[in-house]
Amino acid sequence: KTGSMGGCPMHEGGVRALLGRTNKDWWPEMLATEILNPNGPTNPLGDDFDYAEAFNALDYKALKADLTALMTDSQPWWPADYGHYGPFFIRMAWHAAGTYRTADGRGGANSGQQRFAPLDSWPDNGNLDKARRLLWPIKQKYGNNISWADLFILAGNVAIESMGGPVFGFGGGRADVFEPERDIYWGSEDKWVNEGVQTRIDPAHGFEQLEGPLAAIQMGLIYVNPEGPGGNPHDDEGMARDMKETFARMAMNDEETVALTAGGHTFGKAHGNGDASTLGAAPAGGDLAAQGFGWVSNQAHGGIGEHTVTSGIEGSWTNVPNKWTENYFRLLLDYDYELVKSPAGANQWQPINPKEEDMAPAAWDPSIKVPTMMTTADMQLKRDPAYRAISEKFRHDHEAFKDAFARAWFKLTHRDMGPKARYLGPEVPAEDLIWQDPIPAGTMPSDADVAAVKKKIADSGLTVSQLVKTAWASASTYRKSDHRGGANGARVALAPQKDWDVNEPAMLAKVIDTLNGLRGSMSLADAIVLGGVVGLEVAGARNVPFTGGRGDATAEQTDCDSFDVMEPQADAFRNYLPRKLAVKTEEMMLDKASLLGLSVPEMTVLIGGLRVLGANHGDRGHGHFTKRSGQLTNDFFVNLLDMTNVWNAVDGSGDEEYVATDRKSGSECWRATRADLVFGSNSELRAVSEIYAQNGAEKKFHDDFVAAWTKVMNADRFDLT
Ligand code: HEB
Repeated sequence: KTGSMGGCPMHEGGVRALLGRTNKDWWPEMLATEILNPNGPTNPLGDDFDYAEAFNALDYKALKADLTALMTDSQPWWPADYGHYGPFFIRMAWHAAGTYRTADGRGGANSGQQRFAPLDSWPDNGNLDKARRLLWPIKQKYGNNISWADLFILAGNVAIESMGGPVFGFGGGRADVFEPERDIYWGSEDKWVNEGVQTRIDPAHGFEQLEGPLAAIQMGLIYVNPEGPGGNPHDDEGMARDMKETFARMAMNDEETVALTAGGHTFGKAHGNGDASTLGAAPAGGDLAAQGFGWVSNQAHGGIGEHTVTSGIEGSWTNVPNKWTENYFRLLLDYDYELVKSPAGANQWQPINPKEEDMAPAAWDPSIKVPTMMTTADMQLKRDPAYRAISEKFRHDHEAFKDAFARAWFKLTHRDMGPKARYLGPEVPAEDLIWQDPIPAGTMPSDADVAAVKKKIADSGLTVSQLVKTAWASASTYRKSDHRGGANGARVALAPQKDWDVNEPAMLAKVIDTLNGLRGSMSLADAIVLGGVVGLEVAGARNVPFTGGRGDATAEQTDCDSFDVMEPQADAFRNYLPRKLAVKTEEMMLDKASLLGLSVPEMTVLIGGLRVLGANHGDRGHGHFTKRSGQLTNDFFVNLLDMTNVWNAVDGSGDEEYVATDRKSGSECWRATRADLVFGSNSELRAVSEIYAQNGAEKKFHDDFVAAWTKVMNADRFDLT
């Protein structure tokens, strides 16, 4: 199964840490600005800054006109190839968006991460620091009205348009963050792609598939190695395999992959006309005087223009690299190619005996003619049978190619923005797209309806545990990384979610049937959340807020494959762990809490409360530290911290199961999992648990639990703001 955490062979070192290799490991000297931000990233614009409001006040037309003018305004410090920066900005936008991966929804363009390490210094992002710096005068002019994150993607769109290419639309709304995201796993290797041959799919070394949730084949790449797996240009099968696997993890099928790659490489060139060994450090390791520029050449000519070295591959794919044309497929399919070396020593493919008119202008002097080229990756669009069929189709049906490219580009650049309700601006396409997980608008139920349905739920015979678990199953699919999932749409009642083991399908079906029978005109999505409210109230909670107005999605509006990857492999909130994973159970808990957007106290209070409500998967008794089952009490924390118990791992449980016995009598008192005991063993989680276990903490526990619960229930209500 692709995309699942832990469903992979373990790399050397056994259990891996959630964060793998971090910026501090790569650049030990990096300034530790985070000591000033102990509570997470701070935003210099202030907590009240509303990006949507700022964007809506933007002079969008003027911005686009300025971007169009920038495309051909060549600067001496980084001259434009062919007098047009368009291709460069397309690569920048593609690399900003292309880090997205379906397994955890992280990566992607939506927070402007390309400005920060490690991404700003990934070998594959070579020289994109110059592209961002070219944009600075425009960013400076429009200020807070356009985020860097939006600007990267809009610049890519304007680039395509200004070279005559097709675009499908643009949605703004990507708010910037101001420090590297701390929650993303980029891999555990300690070498970059160009420093060794570790590749993440390597049948010879037993790695049959990428380690979840990664989507790139080596450390520091957006996707694949253009020269071939591990740099080997003769491994066609491996190259096509790597492309299919990595693009699938970016949510792209074969047709989208062919359209994107061919459309992208219709424009621009690769840079390898020089000696890569003369290049300086990447931005994060550069000296102060370089002011954030990386890969600075120490050659007299500065390594710019004609002498630029980026990937090391040299040349353009087509004979007209600054215009949208039909030439990519024509040249790829009509010529035979031979393996050659670029001046920088990279492997690349060159057409044999090209016609004069199929030669390209030199990027720095149109009077000079140079051969075009293809990378080993491009060659698979011809050599892999499945890709080839698509290439042939697109070659003969240019309109189909244009449409496929425009749609795939739109998806690439918007996939991580979540529901369409989050898109801003005048160029948002009217058409609904299946990958946006469309949800029909709901209607706000009247107070009388809410009261009537509540009463019926309370009288239905459904238990606190069933109601709480079902509401949790529905809402907790939300992930802040790409804003997918959540209770809106009631997709928990549709395939594939209704059949997920974590959701206890038989129990879930019973609850859904019962709610369907009593909800009247209220949406099922609302009834599920309202069921949770009733469950909490029966358990003794007071003043649990409820905001209705959710809609119900249909099976036709639900792409099962794209939801399959969201199936939890573990859910500490329901004490669910069907099999031991390569990552520690408590790290999976943190990962889930992070995707839900929870703080440490919110995670802690939710888990403690859910345990005593009986929300465990399959009603297992672990962590159910209470004699008052089904009541919302702080018993979990009181009993966890009680020194009359002593804990021991259960033999044969792989340290996943523990038993508490009374120190004096030796009799068994409780059972627990790692996701329970970590709240007593980890000093920071223990400190928070103590707050909830204190004498007189009942009210704080109650209020904090209800607030955290409500936050999860409403996490996806973009329709409300
Ligand atoms: Fe690309 C460029 C590879 C996909 C767009 N690319 C490039 C280069 C390389 C590559 C190597 C060169 C760099 C330098 O500068 O040196 N790609 C690649 C691969 C892949 C890709 C391997 C996968 C298969 N692309 C892609 C896509 C897109 C693109 C998807 C979009 C859509 N690219 C691009 C562009 C360019 C490039 C536009 C050019 C840039 C300039 O000109 O600067």
